[in-house]
Amino acid sequence: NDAMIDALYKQAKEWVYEAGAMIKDSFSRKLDITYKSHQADLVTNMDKNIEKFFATLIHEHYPDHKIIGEEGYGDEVKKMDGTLWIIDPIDGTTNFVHQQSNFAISIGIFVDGVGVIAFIYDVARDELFHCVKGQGIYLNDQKLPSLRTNVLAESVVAINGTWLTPNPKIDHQSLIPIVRKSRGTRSYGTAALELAYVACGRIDAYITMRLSPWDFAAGYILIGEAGGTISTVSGESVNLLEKNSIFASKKGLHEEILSIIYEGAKSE
Ligand code: LIP
Repeated sequence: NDAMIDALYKQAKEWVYEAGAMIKDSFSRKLDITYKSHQADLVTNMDKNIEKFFATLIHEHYPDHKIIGEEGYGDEVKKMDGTLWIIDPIDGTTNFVHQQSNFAISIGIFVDGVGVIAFIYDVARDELFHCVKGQGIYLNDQKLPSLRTNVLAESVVAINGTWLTPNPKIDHQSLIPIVRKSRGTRSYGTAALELAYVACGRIDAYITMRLSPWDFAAGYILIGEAGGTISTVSGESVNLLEKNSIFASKKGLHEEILSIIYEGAKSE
């Protein structure tokens, strides 16, 4: 119910700011950096510390809630029932390591599969994008307007640097006309912030070939609340428990871009 969601939102927000302070504090200390699956897949002591911080608090305060986390402090989750937190303690770890900016804490909270609360916190810029389902989206204390549509020719599209990664469901050649027809492309290296930027209208669309649930969960909720559309790159609905390609944008633009992708795929 609403009072429960409100209380959960307030509590989670406090923890997000606390985690942000821990990350800011780490800027002056040496990071402990290791590789996960390969050289480009970095993890730091802070990714682990922050996820552990959330997991410990959540398990203590809400023993019946479940967690999916990037760094292994979560639970085995196979279904979306009950209250589920999907957490990326630091989305954009490579940026965190290289720039100490352009990374974010990303948390999406779902109740029985419905996204109810989202936080994407750009710690370095002190920008918290957040929402409670049905109440609109906020940047810090400022309520943001719902998204209006835009045409591709006047749109800035974020395309993830790994857009050439093979994906059996989509031919990357079909993305080339989107690059050509848009006003410009960007790649920020953090899915969470790219989705937050679509939700707040700083960019018009975001396309990426392969993300994990923790990369897109909070953004998925924010985009929906902002009145945008989020799907896979081939236009299917996003499975919140699986890796997906992700395409988020303003409403009319979503159809325009999808039709270009379909045209490209047909002419192959
Ligand atoms: C990263 C994303 C990045 C994407 C990578 C990765 P991490 O998240 O935000 O934009 O290209 O595949 O998932 O690993 O830094 O949390």
